Parts: sequence; C-alpha cells; structure tokens
Amino acid sequence: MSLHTVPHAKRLIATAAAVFLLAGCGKEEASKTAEPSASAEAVGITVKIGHAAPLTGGIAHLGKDNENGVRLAVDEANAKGLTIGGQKITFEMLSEDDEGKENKGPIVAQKFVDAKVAGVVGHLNSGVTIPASAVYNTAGIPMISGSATNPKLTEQGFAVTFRTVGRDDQQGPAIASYLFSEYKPKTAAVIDDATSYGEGLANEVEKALKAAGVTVLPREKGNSTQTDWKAILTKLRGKKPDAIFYGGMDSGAGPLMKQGRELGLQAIFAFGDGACTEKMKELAGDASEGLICSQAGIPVAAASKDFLEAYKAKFNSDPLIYAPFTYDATNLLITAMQKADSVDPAKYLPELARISMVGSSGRIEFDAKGDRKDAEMTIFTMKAGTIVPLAIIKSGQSIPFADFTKGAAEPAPAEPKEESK
Ligand code: ABU
Repeated sequence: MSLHTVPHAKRLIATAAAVFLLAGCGKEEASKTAEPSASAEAVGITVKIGHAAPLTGGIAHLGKDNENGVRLAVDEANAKGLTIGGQKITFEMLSEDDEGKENKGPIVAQKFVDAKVAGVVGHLNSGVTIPASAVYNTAGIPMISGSATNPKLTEQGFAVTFRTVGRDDQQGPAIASYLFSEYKPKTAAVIDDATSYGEGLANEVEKALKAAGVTVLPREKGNSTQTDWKAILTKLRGKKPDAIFYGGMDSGAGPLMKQGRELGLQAIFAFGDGACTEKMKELAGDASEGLICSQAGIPVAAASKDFLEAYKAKFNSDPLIYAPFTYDATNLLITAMQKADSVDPAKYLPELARISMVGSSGRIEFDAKGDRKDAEMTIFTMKAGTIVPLAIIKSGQSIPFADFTKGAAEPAPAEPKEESK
C-alpha cells in the first residue's frame, strides 16, 4: 500500500511506534506531558498550544494573520471557562517565529515539545512545516497547519498531521484551468521561488497547462527572498509568453509583477495562494490590476460573520487570508480535547481524526491522511485595487462567488460546533 492510501489507523500505529521509541531513549513520553497534576485540580491547569510562522521578514504580515487567528480562538475559549477532565482549563498560546526557514522548523518544533505543548497550529510555510512535522510525529503531538498546501505534508503517514486548507495538487489544476479557459494562452512562462510550496505548485500548474496543450517555456527559478526579477523578466520578454505563473509568496510576486509591467510584458500574471493577498496592490501598485490568483479555501470574505466581527473588534483590522483557517485549527484542537475529555494528545488525537465541526471556514472533516475533505478552491482577480473572488470550485463544480454566498456553502454558525459523525 502506498502512503497515498495509508488509512488513519496505520498512521496512528506509525506515530505510536515513534512515541514508544522516544520513551525508550529516556525522554518523557509526550502524551503524558499535558496531564493535569493532582495539586493543580483545585486551581485548574494551563494547556499550551504552540503556534509557529514567520513573524519577521518579508511575509511577517501573513505570519501575524495566522497568529491572530490562534490568539482569537484561545481568548474565546478562555472566556468560556472550559472544564476538561474535571479541571478548569486555561489555554496559553506559545508563539514562535520560525522565520519561514526550513532549518528552523525542527528547532521550533523541538522547543514546543520541550515546553510540553498539547498541540500545534502551524507552521505557515510548507517547506518549514514538513520537516517540523517529523518532530511532532515522534513526540505524538497533533499539529494542524492553516496554510501549508504542499501535498507531501500529509503524504508521510504521520497520524498527527492535519491541515484546514486544501492541497496544491488541487489548487494547481484549479488556477491552470481558469487561466486556460479564460485567456487561452498559447505560450506560458512558469517561475518559482525554489521552496517546497512555490516549486511544488509551479509543477502542478505546468503539468495542467501542458495537458491543455499550452507550450510551457523552460522553468525560471528565483528564491524566497528575491525582489529583483529583472534578469529573468528581460529574458522572458524576448519570448513573449501569453501568461506568466509564479509559484511563491506575495513578497516576491509583487515586485515580479511590477517589474514585469515596467519592462513591457503584456502577459496575464497568475499566482497561487501565497501571492493571492491584498498586499499585492501595495507591492505591485497599479501593475497588480488584472492579476488572477487562487486560494486553497474559501475567501476570507465568506468566513462566518461572527469570526469576521470578532477579528475586527480584537485586532482593529480585517483578516488577510489564513486567519479563519488557523482560528478553526485551534478550535479543532480544543473541541477534540473536549470530546475526549482529556488534554492528553494520545487521548484526543483519535477524536481529532474523526471530528466533524462547522468552523468559521465551513464544515471541517479530515480524510485518512489528515487532509481537509472536499476543500474549496477559490479563483480571484485584482479589480480596482481589491482582490475580488470570482468563483469557488467545490466537489469539482465551479460556483460563481455570488451564488456561493447565496447558499451553496453550508452556513457557518455563531460558534464552532462539534458534531458526531
Ligand atoms: N500555501 C502557501 C503558503 C504556505 C505554504 O504552503 O508554503
């Protein structure tokens, strides 16, 4: 059986073996770390939830948005005064800056393990989340990313690994299909930032464009901190591509598109979720007009009214892109703990795997790999300086955004609701 078909029971066995080996090495078994002590019963206990994302650097705005989602959920849970396992629970968010660097993923993950977190929301970047997930798997700590879309994350057979957004092997075909059907490019250039996310998504888009009969130029590569794209764009100008797809984050995509227009490139520019943000207007200026992009979930504007209002009231700003998904990820961890009546990761993990909850981003259930079942893909364009959703693809059907908001989506309730399957 390939990893593609590893059921959750087998993922659990793999994780249990990893935790057993850890215990054999003389380290404390992670699943015992969050158990309340007898002396704590009278006053309650604090349960730590880790959050990790780049909180400094070019995409700190996205990391902060992710962190805000977790903070809002934690504060709301604390305001309710939850009792789990007979203990009054206070949740505490431990937030770490992983700088979006692959080598920082396992370091931050180990820090969370040492701090005895009960669960983790993160990381933001696929290239950081994937190596970090091995540490969480060994420790038996559940982790849910609200933004990492590279398929490999949930193809490793780890029982602890989940995500509340879709995958790039769904997102790539979605944006490529829209690009092809609306613009009929004959030749396309594909550029990526050499990260797990950017390169992986670019590969998916290239595959789909080629399958549609589009000629794809040889791949151009940059890096995740690159802001000067003139050499690549000058080279492409001579080849006159009808479309340019960039796999990477908005911090690179904004300058890329701005410089492309300055150099006279007429191509339609297309991006994935990492560059499908309002920040593109700030980074590319008027050149951003007309771009198309995809997100691997519902648009922020379609998140529940209660979430949007609570976020605005707390942070005096609107969520950017992933906050509904990290908010829901946090509530999924908390709801699974409530259902198991335990904050012990080994006890609440099975509840998390079979959860069915309506959160701010709609109904969430996980498949056997830990991927969100039936995740939506949304296509956007930049119109008059705003990222506007055009269509939502769900269950293989493209639904105009206006129709989706009229009831095609399951309405999200005021509070996260957990239901038995
Ligand atoms: N999904 C785009 C940004 C995060 C990542 O997957 O690297």
